[in-house]
Amino acid sequence: MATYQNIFTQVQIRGPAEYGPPALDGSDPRIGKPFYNHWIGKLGNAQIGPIFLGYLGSIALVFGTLAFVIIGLNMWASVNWNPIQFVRQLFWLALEPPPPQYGLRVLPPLQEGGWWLIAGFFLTTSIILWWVRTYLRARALKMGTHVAWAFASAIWLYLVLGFIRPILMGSWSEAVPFGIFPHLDWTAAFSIRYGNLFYNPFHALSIVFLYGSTLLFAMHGATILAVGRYGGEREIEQIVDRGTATERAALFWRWTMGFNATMESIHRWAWWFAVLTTLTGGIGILITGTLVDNWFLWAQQHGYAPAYPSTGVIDPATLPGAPK
Ligand code: 07D
Ligand code: 07D
Repeated sequence: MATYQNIFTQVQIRGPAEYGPPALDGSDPRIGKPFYNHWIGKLGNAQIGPIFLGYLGSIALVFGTLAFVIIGLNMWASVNWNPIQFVRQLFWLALEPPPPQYGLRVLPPLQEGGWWLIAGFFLTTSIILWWVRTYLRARALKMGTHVAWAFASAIWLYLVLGFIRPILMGSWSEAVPFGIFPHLDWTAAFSIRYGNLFYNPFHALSIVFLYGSTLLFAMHGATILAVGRYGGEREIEQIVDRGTATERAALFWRWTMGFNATMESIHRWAWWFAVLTTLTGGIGILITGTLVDNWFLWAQQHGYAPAYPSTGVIDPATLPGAPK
């Protein structure tokens, strides 16, 4: 008989390793003998491995490591190879994109953004190969490709920030630097340069979906844990064979807010909110500096922000002779 398990009665299984179904495209080079770890079992499944890396995964790891090492070595060089300063200042060190005079030059001098381009190329190759891997592994298991498409939405924002928008603006200098705080400084400077990103409606939409994602995640996680004692964590089974857990969960939300998502639709809500965060965000960044130069002035012109007494700042787009 299936035993009921949750965090209160957790039993860690130590039987023959679970291998799951074979990959249906014939590719099945799983690496490593599975083993168990008690502490990992407190967080999720105690079984580690086997893993599948394949060609794509291995090449992606190589490119990702190359990018990481190039970024790290440049940061280290920037403190004259002093190991102590490297560790002390790590969070503030940067590998910057080329300065504006190089425009979209394919290979500016290495010390002036050349390394940034090379690292960016390796990182992007790595991320795209990893995306293909998520797609192909899902197909090999005859799954849907939802994970791959959600990941693609994040990659869209990443590409807009570091590749597509800089190309449209005609300069790599528009792109984001590598570095922990430097990329935050870039984010703040970007908002100020373009007249306050809060007045970009796509930034607002992105925030709606980001906040919405946390809310949905909290509601869903909490609901399932709350009906765990009735087997609610077997969510998918309960879609087709609705048990008392689903009934209670649904009734709870109908009682508290008059409406309930279904066991299936809640996952679509979550998927769409997450995907739309970076999808709308990417649109917002793409049109900044390309279509709109100052979001606050844009907002005033479109009744999205109240018109204040003149600040003396004139939007060049409103001057006679400005391109329409
Ligand atoms: C929890 C999953 C695990 C992933 C982690 C990130 C690296 C980078 C690189 C040393 C939720 C691994 C980090 C591999 C190491 C070097 C060179 C995901 C989880 C733990 N940001 N950002 C962070 C990236 C942008 C912004 C943290 C990446 C935009 C703000 C981390 C990208 C803008 C804040 C990080 C990227 C922006 C952060 C934690 C790419 C606008 C924070 C991330 C590829 C969107 C927060 C010090 C996290 C922080 C933070 C990584 C892009 C804004 C270093 C890889 C340009 C305002 N960002 N970010 O937990 O503490 O994500 O910064 O586009 O406050 Mg960022
Ligand atoms: C970055 C997608 C790319 C990531 C990928 C992952 C690796 C790691 C390693 C596994 C995050 C690659 C992973 C390489 C592998 C390991 C270990 C997703 C990314 C492919 N903002 N803002 C957003 C808020 C302000 C600004 C989004 C809030 C200010 C800019 C989000 C506030 C200014 C940009 C958001 C606020 C400003 C954003 C990001 C409040 C700064 C963007 C969504 C309350 C002073 C980005 C349209 C996301 C965007 C963005 C939230 C304020 C600037 C909703 C809540 C006004 C420049 N902001 N922001 O998921 O899309 O990012 O804007 O003040 O570019 Mg903002």
